Amino acid sequence: MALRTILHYPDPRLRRTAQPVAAVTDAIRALIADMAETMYGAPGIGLAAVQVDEPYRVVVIDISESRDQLQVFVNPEITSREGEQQMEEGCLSVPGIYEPVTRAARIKMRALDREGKPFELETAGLLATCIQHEVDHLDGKVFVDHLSRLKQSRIRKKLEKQSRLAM
Ligand code: GNR
Ligand code: NI
Repeated sequence: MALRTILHYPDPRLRRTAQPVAAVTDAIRALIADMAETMYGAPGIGLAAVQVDEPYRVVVIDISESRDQLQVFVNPEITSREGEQQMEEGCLSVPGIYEPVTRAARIKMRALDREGKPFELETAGLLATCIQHEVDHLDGKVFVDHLSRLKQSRIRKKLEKQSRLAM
């Protein structure tokens, strides 16, 4: 297993649309293991492969307090969205920024598990928000896209300055 570097907004690589996984191979399972290690180390509650510069439709999530309930979603598809909820979101690719985002309150989705077996899930609350946030990443979207243009430009300037200082 290996820790991967997380891309930071406004890196253009976060804008790529991720490709569907053709088959859940050992190479994909190795990527899943690296992503889990990277998410737990960060620490975060979710991570999309796009964030570690792997443009495949792979997501890991763990919203448990105990940090031992890893959920893996390969080729996730949201099949229905109902209601609205607002939650304070953060993103490992947008460090230090937390802003409320309105998303669907309840979703139905399907995906493949780490054995390549299809499953369906109906969920709400934090897990529903997190899945929508991660599927956005697979489509080249970042949570700041849901904010006002003014907030987006402030955040972009702040993170560009941070990355210049880090060089
Ligand atoms: O760690 C994370 N926390 C979080 C909080 C509210 C809504 C979504 C998230 S996901 C984020 C990790 C991340 O950047 N995933 O892409
Ligand atoms: Ni994110």
